[in-house]
Amino acid sequence: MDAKLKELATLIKGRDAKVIFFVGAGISTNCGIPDFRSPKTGLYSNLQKLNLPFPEAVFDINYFKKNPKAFYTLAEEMYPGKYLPSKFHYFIRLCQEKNILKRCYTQNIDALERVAGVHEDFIVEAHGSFAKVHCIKCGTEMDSVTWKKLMKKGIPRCQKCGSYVKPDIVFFGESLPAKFFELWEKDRKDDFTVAIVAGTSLEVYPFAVLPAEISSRTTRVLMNREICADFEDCPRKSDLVMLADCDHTITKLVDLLGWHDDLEKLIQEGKKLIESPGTFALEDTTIKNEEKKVTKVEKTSKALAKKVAEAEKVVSSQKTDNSVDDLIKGIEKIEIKGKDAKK
Ligand code: CNA
Repeated sequence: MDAKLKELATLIKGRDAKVIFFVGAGISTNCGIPDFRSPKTGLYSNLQKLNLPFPEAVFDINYFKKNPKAFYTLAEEMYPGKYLPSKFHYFIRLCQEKNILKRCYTQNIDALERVAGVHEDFIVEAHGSFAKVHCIKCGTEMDSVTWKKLMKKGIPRCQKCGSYVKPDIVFFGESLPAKFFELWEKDRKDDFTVAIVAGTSLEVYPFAVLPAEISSRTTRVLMNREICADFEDCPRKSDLVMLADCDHTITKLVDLLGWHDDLEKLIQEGKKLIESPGTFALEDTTIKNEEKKVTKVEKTSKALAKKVAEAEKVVSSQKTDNSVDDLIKGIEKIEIKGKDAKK
């Protein structure tokens, strides 16, 4: 593994390096969120209490239409705001700071890439997120503050037609967001220095085929506890397979890159920001498209510290309780302000 890590470090340190990520639930297990398929700890082996006919039913749209309780039991557990990003999430952010991040395709719905400060332009949430909630029948949107309030009293229903509502998480039987198809159409034709595939069993389609479709001029890297999919079935000579805990792998990699202190700084600053008071709702992070385009994220820790202070100001001028959602909006507001200032 050490030789492979050295090879990877050399690639990343090379001129004009471009890194793309394909990640799944395994990058969030160290945050305390169980993945699907890990034996014993995975959600699928702990769903008996929900009385499901089959484990995937919890995210199956047809099952949800008849019995939404199983999903809502999980939703309360997984709603963003309860968990802090892992080292791996911050490594993605560090790639952004180093200007080598080109895209991060994630299957996760925990929004921890955003919480770690990765900008929305780089993230493709292939399986959706909790950011918006819609009625499954009439399509009326419900704001997530109302949704969260209703969830405390039982299964939330559409205030217009009375049907069930659900967040825009992609269930089995639903199509992926347009952003996924639009950006993949572009990215699949591009050459990257490395494609890092991490924390995923690559069993859910169409996401599972992305590493197989990546250009042959891109070096593929697998950071996972087990070998999977194309890395096993159709390995490429240039593949770098690193079977271990992905946070351990990242720790070694940043040491080789000489980025240890940069990563620690991001983690500590992130923690401070997350622990600062204030709140906003997750839906507030979905701002107008033009506004979203913004954002060159500051490259130095000095700039980041300034940003933290500004975020605290934005947050404390807002609402009440303590949540990671606040943080996300705090950062985005600042970025918008920055853009406006440049006009
Ligand atoms: P999965 O099928 O559960 O696979 C997870 C993979 O990660 C397995 O191969 C594990 O061996 C591996 N793994 C677990 N922990 C680590 C670790 N610390 N280091 C390295 N490898 C590790 O999950 P996938 O993401 O492949 O499946 C896609 C589903 C999972 C998507 O639809 C998600 O929405 C869904 N999901 C998301 C979350 C989340 O948002 N955090 C949690 C659970 C499930």
